[in-house]
Amino acid sequence: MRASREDVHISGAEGIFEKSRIDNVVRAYIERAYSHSRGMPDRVVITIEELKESPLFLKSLPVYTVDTKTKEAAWNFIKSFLFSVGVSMRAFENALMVVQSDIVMRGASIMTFKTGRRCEPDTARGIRATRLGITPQAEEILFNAIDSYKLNRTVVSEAIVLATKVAAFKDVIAELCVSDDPDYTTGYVSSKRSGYLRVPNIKEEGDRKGGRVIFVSEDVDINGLIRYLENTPVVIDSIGEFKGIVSPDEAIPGLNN
Ligand code: PML
Repeated sequence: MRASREDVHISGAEGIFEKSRIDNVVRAYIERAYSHSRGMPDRVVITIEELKESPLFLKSLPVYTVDTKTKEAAWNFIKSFLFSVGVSMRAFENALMVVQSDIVMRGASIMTFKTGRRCEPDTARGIRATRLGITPQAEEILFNAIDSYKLNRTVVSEAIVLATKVAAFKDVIAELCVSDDPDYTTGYVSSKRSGYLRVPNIKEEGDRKGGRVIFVSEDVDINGLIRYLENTPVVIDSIGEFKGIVSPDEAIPGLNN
């Protein structure tokens, strides 16, 4: 589902579902499109496609919530985390420009982790990871874990599924996400090694800016990555650990553990 107003992105959602669920899913997507806090769309596009390929099955990344009580603490943590995986100052600053831009992209920016070069062919649109889903059994386990921390089922589960798909590609170093929803102030950083690190207070309430940056190796197979993100079906069929709150130092692999 893609919702926009005057060609400006408002919201989007995707999933992989059994045919018998399509009716309900489409209804839920329409409801979402018309009730998003970014505003009322004047165009909603729903596309339904049959999968031609069998999906790649993955276990979801382990989840931690980093104890960041202020925006300053959140960004200090993000900077330390990204530096710990080798992201350069230049790439970090270029990523900040993406997530703090007034123009919100529909998809993610893909950036080389050292030179900070943007690799997506269309820098206004970015690359949107699609063809991702979760089995009903795995979803139930994930929802129970999310409920036990009183979090938003839809937002958190979809973000974990997406981050798991992104992190599984060989040339991906890490991902940074700031929600573009003005009411949602928790973002995340993730990587295959660290897992999915939720970062509360990444922005102030009411801030409409946001975006995703996928940091990749300098010699990234960019066509392979775009093909994987846009076309390879990925389904989460088992759930990694869902941990509670950890200190910023505990969250960075190799720093204090
Ligand atoms: C989004 O708006 O879709 C991104 C949400 C990212 C953070 C989700 C979480 O709370 O873990």
